[in-house]
Amino acid sequence: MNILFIVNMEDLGFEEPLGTLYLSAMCKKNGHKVDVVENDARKVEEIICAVSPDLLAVSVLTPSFAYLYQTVNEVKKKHNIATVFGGPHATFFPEIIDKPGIDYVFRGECETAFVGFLDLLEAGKALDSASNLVFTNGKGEIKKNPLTPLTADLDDLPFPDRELFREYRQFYRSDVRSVMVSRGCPYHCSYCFNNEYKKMYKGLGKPIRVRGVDNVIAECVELKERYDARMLHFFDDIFPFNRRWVEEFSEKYRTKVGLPFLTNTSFSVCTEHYVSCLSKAGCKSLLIGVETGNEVLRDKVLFRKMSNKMMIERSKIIHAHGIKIYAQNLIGIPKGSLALDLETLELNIKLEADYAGAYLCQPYPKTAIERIARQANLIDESKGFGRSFYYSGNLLISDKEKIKKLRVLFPIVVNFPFLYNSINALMRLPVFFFKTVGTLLHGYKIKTAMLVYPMSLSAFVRNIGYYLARRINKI
Ligand code: B12
Repeated sequence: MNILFIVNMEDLGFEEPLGTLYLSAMCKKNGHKVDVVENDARKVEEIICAVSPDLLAVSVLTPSFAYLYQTVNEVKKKHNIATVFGGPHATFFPEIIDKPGIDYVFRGECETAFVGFLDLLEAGKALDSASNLVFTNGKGEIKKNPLTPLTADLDDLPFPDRELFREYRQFYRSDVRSVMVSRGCPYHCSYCFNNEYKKMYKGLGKPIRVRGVDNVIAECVELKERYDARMLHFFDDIFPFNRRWVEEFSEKYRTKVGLPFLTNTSFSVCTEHYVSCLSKAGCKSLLIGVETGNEVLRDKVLFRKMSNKMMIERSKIIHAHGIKIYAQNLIGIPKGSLALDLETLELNIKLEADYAGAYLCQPYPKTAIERIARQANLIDESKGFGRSFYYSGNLLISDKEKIKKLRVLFPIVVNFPFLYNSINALMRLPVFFFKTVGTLLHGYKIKTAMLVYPMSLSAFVRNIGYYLARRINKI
């Protein structure tokens, strides 16, 4: 079959959408043709005329659903092409099948399920055996087919199809490439989709799976040699922390790949052994969720069990190994307050975070934090939710305007802690005052605390451009 993926590139910067690339690789391996286009009705029209797809495929997150659906619905009115939606939003809201213009919805991990469906569709067979599929059958009934078990051995999957974006310099010529080493997360943070995901897949395989080191190394070598990658971003929820796995990875990555990398992790796993293995391998920066400085709020609302003391100790270990800390924080949390958000700021100063981003909490539907906010009557039903890290569209919190200002000031004050004593005065100034400083600081820190590799001036300008042009990064 001939599949056309529509991707919301304006949200992605230089970070390739790996879900789409994994599906593309599986489709091609099974003899299907795949094209891609950005989320722009005119461009979609043009490519439909050029490649005549049988199927329009879309990967949706909750905040991007509305924008992608709008395009698909518009296109669908003119062209009789079947449409299929998958990704986290489709997984948790399969009821989108009711919307005009959406023919098929997929839940969960779909490499095998999607190609099974394509084969049935191509052969004109009934879709009752298509796993993970939600669809309306010939009698007008909505059918929710069972899920296929999670892929037990991730090494069985082909590498993501990096060729899909050959025409898109934004991804294809990027010095920094994304890789997923594992799937799943051991924690239960209230704002994350993992809890619901784990419930959905109960009894259908291990939720946490880690690729074999050799398989990961082979993908990294390909990115270095074939795609000229200069730095890698391991985009796992938590970079694997099994002792033997990390040791083997550290040794093989250093000798066979040798590229600097950054990754996502948690203070909970940052022992001396783990951090030293990462450092020896070439880790330059860790993206770590600090989220809040208040231990009660952290435990009771965010469901994160760790102490400030432990975080401060671990940050010392990380810095001692020459790794930068790119801290991520949530402010404007349900049941929180401006005073508690200032505690978060203080904690980031104590951690000596090299960069500390603060994002307004936006509880997504079907997460535990959304239930907490709803029970406390903190959701404004008349409003939708924000698209980006920087807006919380429908959350009712006190001092919201001040907290919005604090978000802009936050990284500046963490970098220049002497400003902390004047924070209340600073929050009274108009926000445009800090926006330029904040943007410049962010650009500088992306270069020095995140993408820490020998970057050419042109790549620097390009990376900053992509990063800041990303709609979800607009401040
Ligand atoms: C990398 C990443 C990003 C990257 C790239 C995002 C992207 N679109 O690929 C960046 C940094 C840009 C990003 C931004 C955001 N992200 Co993000 N991100 C991730 C992360 C860590 C990994 C995604 C990934 O590559 N997974 C691996 C691939 C293999 O899995 P996958 O994408 O889910 O795809 C599989 C299935 O979903 C399915 N599938 C996917 N698409 C399709 C399409 C079809 C047609 C079919 C049949 C199947 C299918 O099959 C795929 C293969 O098995 C996930 C967490 C996670 N573990 O998944 C969060 C996650 C996806 N992000 C999330 C969020 C909330 C955001 C932001 C809103 C954050 C913010 N507040 O601004 C923004 C929104 C961006 C946007 N509007 O698109 C949430 C989404 C929750 C939700 N209900 O939608 C997640 C799940 C994290 C979480 N804590 O809950 N993110």
